[in-house]
Amino acid sequence: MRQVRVFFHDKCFDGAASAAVFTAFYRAKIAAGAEFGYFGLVHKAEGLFDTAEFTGDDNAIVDFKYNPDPRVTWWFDHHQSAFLSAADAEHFRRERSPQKFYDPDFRSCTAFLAQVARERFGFDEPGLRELVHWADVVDGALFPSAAAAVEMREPALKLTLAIEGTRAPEFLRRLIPDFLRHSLDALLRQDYVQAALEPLLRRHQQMRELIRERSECRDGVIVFDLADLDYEGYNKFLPYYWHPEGVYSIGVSRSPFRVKLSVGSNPWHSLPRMENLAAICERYGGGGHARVGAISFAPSAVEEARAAAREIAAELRRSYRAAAQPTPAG
Ligand SMILES: [Mn+2]
Repeated sequence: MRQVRVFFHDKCFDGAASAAVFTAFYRAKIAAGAEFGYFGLVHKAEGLFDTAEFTGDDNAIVDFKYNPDPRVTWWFDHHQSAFLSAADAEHFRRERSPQKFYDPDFRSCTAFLAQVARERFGFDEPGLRELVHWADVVDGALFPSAAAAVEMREPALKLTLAIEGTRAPEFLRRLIPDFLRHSLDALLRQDYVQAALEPLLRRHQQMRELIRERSECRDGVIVFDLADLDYEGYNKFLPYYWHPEGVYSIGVSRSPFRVKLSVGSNPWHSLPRMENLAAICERYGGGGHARVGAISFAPSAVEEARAAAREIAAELRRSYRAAAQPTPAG
């Protein structure tokens, strides 16, 4: 029996959905009776791949970085930073493999893979369209509102919470093939999915109430402090759910390993001129993107993080007031 090993972006809806769509495509177009094994990959400083795992008759990497190992026979990715080195990028360009594909313009790897499978291999499975659609929504963060992102009424959003939050390694090995058997709604009703979801939903509700109690919004800037709790990790849209008028949010939280200062901006409410949050965080030794950044402090440096939070809040409030100021007439 032909063995296929699929290496996918772990703890990610798009990664799991890509693995499922690849499986359906491979069975339809390459080998119907193939047997599949699924292996999650995570981003870390080094040792991304254990190449000793590339033992399948085919080894596919989906929604994750390129690996030039000759045993890797299929690759699909859409990440901006898809190559670990210039040499890897050069290897990809020179090899011109008809089974390796890259396009950073796609919002999700799942949609990219589905399009390549359709256009190059004639694979079209209408039953997969729901999965492809939601991979695009989740990976592209295309939620219509903070309420949609926080209340998670859509089955795909609850599945995302389970995929990102569960610690059981066998969960995704079971879920990926099940994507091909059930609608997302029916999948959500499976016992093992409910069991994984239940503690995560409970915690989500706790965080939702906690941030309601502890956040305040003034001059377009939402501030909250969870540093007295061991509670890093919460839905990043919660501040805008409680304060839709807020443009920026600043939160201090703590885990056993660090104190984190998160500086974000509201995807549904912008000013004509937004501050670059990565640039602000870099001044304090942090970083990120223009619209969301973070700064890490040592676990003991709570007061230092709080002081930085106050300074950044004052700076963003000044910026908000200046932007909200009506232009003087004449
Ligand atoms: Mn992705």
